[in-house]
Amino acid sequence: MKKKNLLLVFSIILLASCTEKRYEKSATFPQNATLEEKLKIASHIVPSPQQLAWQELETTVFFHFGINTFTGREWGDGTESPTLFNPTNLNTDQWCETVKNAGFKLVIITAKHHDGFCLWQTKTTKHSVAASPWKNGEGDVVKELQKSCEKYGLKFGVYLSPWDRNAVSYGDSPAYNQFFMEQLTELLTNYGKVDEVWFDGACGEGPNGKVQEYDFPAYYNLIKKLMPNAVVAVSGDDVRWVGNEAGFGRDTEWSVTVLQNDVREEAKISNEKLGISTTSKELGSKELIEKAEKMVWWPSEVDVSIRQGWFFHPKDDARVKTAEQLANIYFNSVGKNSVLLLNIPPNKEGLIAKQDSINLAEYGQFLRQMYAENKLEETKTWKSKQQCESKIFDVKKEAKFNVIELAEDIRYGQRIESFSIEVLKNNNWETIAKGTTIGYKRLLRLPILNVEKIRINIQARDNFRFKHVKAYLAEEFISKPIIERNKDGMVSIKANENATIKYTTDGTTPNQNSELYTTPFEFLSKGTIKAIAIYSEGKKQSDVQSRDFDIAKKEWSIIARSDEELHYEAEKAIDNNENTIWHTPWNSDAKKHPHFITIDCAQQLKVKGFVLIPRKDMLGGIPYNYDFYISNDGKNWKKIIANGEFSNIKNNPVNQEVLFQQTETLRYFKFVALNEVENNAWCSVAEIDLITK
Ligand code: FUL
Repeated sequence: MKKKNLLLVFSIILLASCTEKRYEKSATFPQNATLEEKLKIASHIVPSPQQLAWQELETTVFFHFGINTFTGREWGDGTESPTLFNPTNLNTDQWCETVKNAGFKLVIITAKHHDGFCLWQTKTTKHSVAASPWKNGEGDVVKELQKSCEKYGLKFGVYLSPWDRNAVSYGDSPAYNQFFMEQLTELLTNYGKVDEVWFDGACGEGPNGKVQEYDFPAYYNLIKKLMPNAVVAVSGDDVRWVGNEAGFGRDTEWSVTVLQNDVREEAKISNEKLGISTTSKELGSKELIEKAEKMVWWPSEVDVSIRQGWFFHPKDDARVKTAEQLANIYFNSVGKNSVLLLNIPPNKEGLIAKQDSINLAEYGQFLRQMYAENKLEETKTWKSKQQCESKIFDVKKEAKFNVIELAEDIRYGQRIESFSIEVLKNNNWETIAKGTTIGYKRLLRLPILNVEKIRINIQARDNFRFKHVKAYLAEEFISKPIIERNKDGMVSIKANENATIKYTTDGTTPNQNSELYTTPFEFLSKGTIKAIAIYSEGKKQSDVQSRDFDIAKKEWSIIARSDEELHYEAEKAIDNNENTIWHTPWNSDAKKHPHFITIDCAQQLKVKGFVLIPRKDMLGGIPYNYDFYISNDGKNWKKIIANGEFSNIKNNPVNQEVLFQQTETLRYFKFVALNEVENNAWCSVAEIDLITK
């Protein structure tokens, strides 16, 4: 071939590779497209620049703060007096410094939660900081936080709850939409640059019992106009809710999904047709693509709280997630192609509490240490021309590692369907990990490896590009022991095989000289058991594990029940085993609410409240509203809670602690479920406990 012709062919090839078709955010399939054609298109759907910038943040923070911080609730009902809001020592610099040091890049404030109380100086309602005693009604939490973000180099976002249990116009749809957009306008004009707007999916009744029809497309247009670079999350087109509030993403997590943001009618119809929702197991499989007409770039965000609930409650102080738990969450979110949105609720003083800060600092240190050195020799980026390819990477001399990071260059889309990793050991390739999607980042935790080479094998939907492949050595946490008690009051303590366990039963801190644990022991009273695990003949020691127990349920019995399904007897609600549940029949002609269980405690008790433990798998029967009765003879009953509400139990099925107005004496109690979170006719309870005095 002549030189000139050669040049021409060359430039055509170059041009072809540069002009590879890309569909920003979404693509509609041509009619009659084959699966192959659809997969090709799916491979070329790419994030918007805003979505890409957001994904690169990796870890972000939620600050749930507001009237609930002062009432101890998770969902306020909008009737709270604004005078309750009075942080004594609010310091948003302390919030920002804490999270900055732990590696977070953006923070989101609950400018208004479902109770309607506004944390900023708003003209739209009197239900705000302006009516509070804090700073004589002149304070502005949103402003203070935004200034601190600027100071600490953090991006800034706002959570504005569409559901408003205080606004009088709520349910009068056009009027409320107008009101809501005025609130949005204030937040997006008076508070500098806003990078994320978070719209909660929760939609309930307003003060007049009416449900609102939100005009999301109008909200989006307003955001586009006022803050074009912000991403809109959850009830928004840019960021998708992962489907749980427990801190884990999917093993197979496609950022390019057939699921669409269903605030629009056509998206709702499409999702229904495909039989999928935000909580479905998979959202980008071939089976789904085959049936789909459209696909979108809608990446996942994992939102989870460092505490039990979303707001700060002192009762949860002993259950702040540890650095080890936070690290697990990191691997299960960022390490599974999601952005982490970790909630760190400030306390009544207006500060991040000490334990939360300590755990965050330790978690931040863990990640810094891990990322400090890539244990693989640097290589050129891996750009494959095929769908199926393998590549060998050299490990640095003598280097050990226990984490592998795979990262696709998502500027070109997400294409990898499956991978496997092998290591070279005694001249043999041995498979050590397998998985499905990669996307922006996939982290694999492994036992410590000391090998010379690793080989990555890829199967993709099209040719594919890596951003990088790296390996790290993460420090190992010294796990705390696990303490459990069964219905008969027998306590067992478990730790890793080679650990020695020492414990106390009087609330004191255990040390190497404390009682040695060998076999389960009886502990029937209310009290605290603490334990440590000791390794390497006393050279290494875990942090203290602490468990508060109330009186054992050994003598308790169920004396009445509304109904029960075979294998899901009411007794399962008092067997001290959260893995077994009471469930009423769930067929179409099942007996309807109210459902109840009546319990005889076999002795008179002084009781401050109760704990309802819902099933943790988020499946059927979880109660929402309830009544609670007590009795001393099993005949005369006193209703001490009427129409109580387990706020947010549907998305976050954590233990629900309910305190009575005053301490009560009882021998019998009756829990009555009035409805279910999804309005099904059935009821389930994993466990019910009393809080005795
Ligand atoms: C949920 C809300 O109902 C919770 O209270 C919390 O704000 C969480 C982040 O979203 O839908």
